[in-house]
Amino acid sequence: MRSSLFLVIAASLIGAAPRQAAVDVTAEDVKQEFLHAWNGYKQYAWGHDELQPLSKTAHDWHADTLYMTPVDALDTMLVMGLDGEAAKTRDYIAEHLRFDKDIEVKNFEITIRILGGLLSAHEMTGDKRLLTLAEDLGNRLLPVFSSPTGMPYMFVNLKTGKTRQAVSNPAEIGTLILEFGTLSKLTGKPVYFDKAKRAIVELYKRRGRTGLVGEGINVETGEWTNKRTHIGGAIDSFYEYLIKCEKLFGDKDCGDMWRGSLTAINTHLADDGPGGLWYGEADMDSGRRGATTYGSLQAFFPAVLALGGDLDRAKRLQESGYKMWRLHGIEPEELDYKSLRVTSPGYQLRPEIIESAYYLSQLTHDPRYVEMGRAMFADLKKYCRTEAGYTVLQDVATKKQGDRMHSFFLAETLKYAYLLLAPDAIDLKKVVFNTEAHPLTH
Ligand code: DMJ
Repeated sequence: MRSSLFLVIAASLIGAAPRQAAVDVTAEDVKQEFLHAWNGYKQYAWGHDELQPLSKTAHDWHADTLYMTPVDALDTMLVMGLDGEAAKTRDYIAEHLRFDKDIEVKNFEITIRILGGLLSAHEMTGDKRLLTLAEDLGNRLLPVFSSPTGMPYMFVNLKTGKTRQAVSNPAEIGTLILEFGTLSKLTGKPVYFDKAKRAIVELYKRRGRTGLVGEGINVETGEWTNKRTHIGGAIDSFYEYLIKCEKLFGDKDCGDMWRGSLTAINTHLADDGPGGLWYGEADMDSGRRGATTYGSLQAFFPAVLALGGDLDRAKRLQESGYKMWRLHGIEPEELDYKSLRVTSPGYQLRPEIIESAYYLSQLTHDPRYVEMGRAMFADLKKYCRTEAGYTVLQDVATKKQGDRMHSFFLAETLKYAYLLLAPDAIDLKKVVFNTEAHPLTH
């Protein structure tokens, strides 16, 4: 066994993440790396959705581009004070982005990235053109809510309004209200907020006997198709939006649903032992425990716990997540937290653990989280940087690189890394970040 791995496993027995030697990374360093990634996108993928940094080619999600990377990255430029670059990007988006396209999009992804990005950049700059685009997009997405239950279909054609895919999940159903609600606030039209709120309420009404939601539900019949419950992908941001909906709109129903869910999560999913605090899986009705897996997506939960005031659990869970990161010097998509065996070996440039470090730093002022952020950023640079940008890893053990720079790397990962080191660039009391790290104003 390699000695670093031995140290991590030994530390896990006493529930602590091993300390790393202090690394010196500044906010300016993060900004320079943002520019490296952005310039790679501009050179090899300009006008397309995403850069494939190894092959130095472009990738579009659909038959036509929606400028995913520029829209997602725009408010990060504004936060970093890259004003000239932001102004050029904003003009380009305003002049070129159009939604009158015969393409079928995933409502959730387009809402959190494009609608969220347009709304936050509008709020930060006052540029009306971005709000006009957001309203057009919001109207084209609205048909998703036409199911018998009011919970949204997964896909919609932006031109025809035709919807598809009734079997959906809580994350895709319940991660819309910050963006649709902000659109209502800015346009004075309640329809967007009302539809997104009804979807959440209809979903919550169908929670299991544990008080938790499952992983798959049919939005036409309201029947569950998968009763596995956890805080990972397909469910995660449903919980995030309950608490943030109360913070952004003062909505008491959302707050009550959040508090009810949190009690159930801590009762049925928390796994608190000598190896630290983790959150695993269970059956949403019987509460019978299932897999003991945790991963890079679950790592958003310390942020949400901290936002809800539970700093004790937030800190302990973040230590577990950081232990997961240190196991191979960068975090895997998923591991079995009992054995520390990696069960899904990729790293998708995900932001969640750095996001949690940011919230904990803001809310505790403990230098531990800046130290953690610096070390994680240095690891990212070491393993994921390429000549043309940053890329995913296929395997965190071998560090073999894949060929994709997700737009959320510029929207979220680098934004949270920057804000951790430049904490005054945004006043957390005045904004709520959507799940793609687009700040929305109270
Ligand atoms: C992002 O698109 C969002 O953070 C979403 O909530 C989860 N997946 C990615 C980042 O991992």
